[in-house]
Amino acid sequence: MDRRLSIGVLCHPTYGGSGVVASELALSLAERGHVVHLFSHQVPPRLAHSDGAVQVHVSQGLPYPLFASTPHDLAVTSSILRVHRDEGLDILHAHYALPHAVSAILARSAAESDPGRPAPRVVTTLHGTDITIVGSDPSYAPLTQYLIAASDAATAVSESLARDTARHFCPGPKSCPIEVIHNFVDTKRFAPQAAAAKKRAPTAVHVSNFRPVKRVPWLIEAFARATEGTKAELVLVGDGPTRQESCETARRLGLGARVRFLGERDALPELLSPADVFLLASSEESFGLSALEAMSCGVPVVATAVGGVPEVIRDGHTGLLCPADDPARYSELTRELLFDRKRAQAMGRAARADVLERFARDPIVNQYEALYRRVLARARGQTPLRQPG
Ligand code: GMT
Repeated sequence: MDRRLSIGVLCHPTYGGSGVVASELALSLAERGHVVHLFSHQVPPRLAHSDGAVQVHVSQGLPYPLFASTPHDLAVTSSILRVHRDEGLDILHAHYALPHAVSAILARSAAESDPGRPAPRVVTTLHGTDITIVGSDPSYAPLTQYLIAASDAATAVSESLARDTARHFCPGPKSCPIEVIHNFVDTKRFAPQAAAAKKRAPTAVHVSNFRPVKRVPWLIEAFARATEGTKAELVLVGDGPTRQESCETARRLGLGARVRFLGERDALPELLSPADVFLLASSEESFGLSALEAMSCGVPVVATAVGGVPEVIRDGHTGLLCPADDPARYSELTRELLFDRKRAQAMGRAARADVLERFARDPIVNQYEALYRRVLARARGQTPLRQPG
């Protein structure tokens, strides 16, 4: 039998996708009997109601007038070293390259100076803007390139993101050793709700962190065009930098009570299930976890065909895709699906089936576990790490 591992997971404690994936992975690994420590500067929302199986280490650092901002990533590194010294860590899994791969690689390097224990190995999972926006900005690009190369293994959440990473950071004929491991969803929790009879007014839902890339004001305008003169409703879940602008857009378009802003919520399956359609209108999206969660609840998606979205949504089968620069087409597709309940329900069933087949939790957690074991075997000189093909 494979020995149980001691795994440190590092993530942003946000409602956003990378924090969700890291938290769900931590919970699944703990359920399998591994010892799991999660390092962050707050308790991630997906762990707030979990039992104690995942030990959470909240490290905020010491605020000091000399620092421009409190370096919580250094406090996270210290916290990792403390746990490693006390009980040993096999793997550090950094979610979102910055700053977590920095903390993990620094901790690995510090641990290497202790001959008493083998240092933990580092796996870095790239989630999206850590490559496409933040990591490729000149202020961080050389560091991000180093972090990918210095990790014992790096993964990306979609083929599209792996290609973007290679383009930004692995120029020339040498291939980038990045393994694609798609995101997953807990299909038991995110399931069609028996009690969720479809509401009378056609309802669209959107869940995001309201960052500019999500284009929520654009989405509201498209919804307004698609539903003019109807009673159709739009439910917006989440919060972030464009929320105010989004509220103003809805007001300017006179949408009144047809648009509801719910803020950040934990009861996502209950909010997703009654909807007829999930809307995603991002200008870039490495994967689209919120769309996957909607599909798992049996809700089809109308989305812009950017980044990894076409890997998640099968156009015409589990949702409808359109170019990101075609707002008229986006409205047309929204109208088609929102007002054809039979078609939306058939697509919703296909979406649920496709999620069960391709994005269920256990087979994808198996891929991470197998990667950890390959990385450890290579570190002990037992077998070479198989390069992804
Ligand atoms: O990149 C971000 O905006 C943040 C990041 C997050 O932490 O929420 O989102 C990315 O990671 C998610 C989980 O892997 C993906 O589902 C999202 O598509 C991706 N966001 C973007 O690429 C814009």
